[in-house]
Amino acid sequence: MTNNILVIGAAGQIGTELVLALRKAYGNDKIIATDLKDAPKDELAEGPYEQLDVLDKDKLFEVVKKYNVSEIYLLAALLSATAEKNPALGWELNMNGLSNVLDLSKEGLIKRIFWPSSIAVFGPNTPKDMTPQRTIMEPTTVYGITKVAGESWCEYYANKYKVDVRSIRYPGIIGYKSAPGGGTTDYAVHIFHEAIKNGEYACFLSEDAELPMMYMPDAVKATLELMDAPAANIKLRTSYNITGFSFTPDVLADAIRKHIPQFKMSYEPDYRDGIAKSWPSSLDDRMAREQWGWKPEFTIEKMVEDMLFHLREVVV
Ligand code: AKB
Repeated sequence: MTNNILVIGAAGQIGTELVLALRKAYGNDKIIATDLKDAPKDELAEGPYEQLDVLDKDKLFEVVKKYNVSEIYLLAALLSATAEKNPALGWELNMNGLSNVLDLSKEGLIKRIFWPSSIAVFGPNTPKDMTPQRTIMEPTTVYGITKVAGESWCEYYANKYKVDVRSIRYPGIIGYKSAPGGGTTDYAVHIFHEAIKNGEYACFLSEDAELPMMYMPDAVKATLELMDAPAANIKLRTSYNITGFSFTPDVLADAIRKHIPQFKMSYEPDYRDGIAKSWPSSLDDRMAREQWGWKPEFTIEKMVEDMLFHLREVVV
């Protein structure tokens, strides 16, 4: 029988799509969506929903008991750009939220945990091209610092308390169903909305800021495959590099122009450009491929075509 699964941060960009995919795979009743908001957004209303702040340890425990939860996906976090505006909250939410969830499994209540890390674990001293799984990290953002610390925290719990915690270093994720919230890679979603609505976009990164990216269906697939893999295959309890493709804003604009020839891109780089420039341009994700069979399906061309196809129906 499938475990009851709790998704924390279910109303966010990845959370929304993960809940839909998990409900499709295991049934609506098995997936308990939670977020800060009182009421579920439309897409999440088909199954159980609870208002939950992951920093409220008592309420977290209550929800876990109420629904007999044995698996948690923890998506609540302050992302790179937002956390730079409020570093103390970034630290508190990203670190204490993780600790609260890990402690539940240490106490034997939870059998398995998914926690996302990010390409933000890397910094300006990291080799930029085909960044290896294991290398110099030294991030310069508070978000990146919480992700490096979080990775080691997960590994510590796995070694010391035998917690089955699994993690992926997400690159920038591009999807059409829900808006991204406060990341440096968000431009790669905004650009599609603006291209369809106004035929132009002013990008907050510079034209040559190349970053690893991934289309949402691949991100969801990777997450579910990682969680489905036999525990013995998951030899890494920090977090796995995974990537779909890499591009600069300039290359993405060109790919969009194949479908919207009059599309105009201008550049107004702000503090997020500095963050982007401290991150890798491309990643070596061989370890994920070898250990649990990771393989992306989408190229940049397929992603652009699919994004425009879906967004043209909803963006006016
Ligand atoms: C961000 O830009 O902060 C996130 C990430 C790469 O983790 N999308």
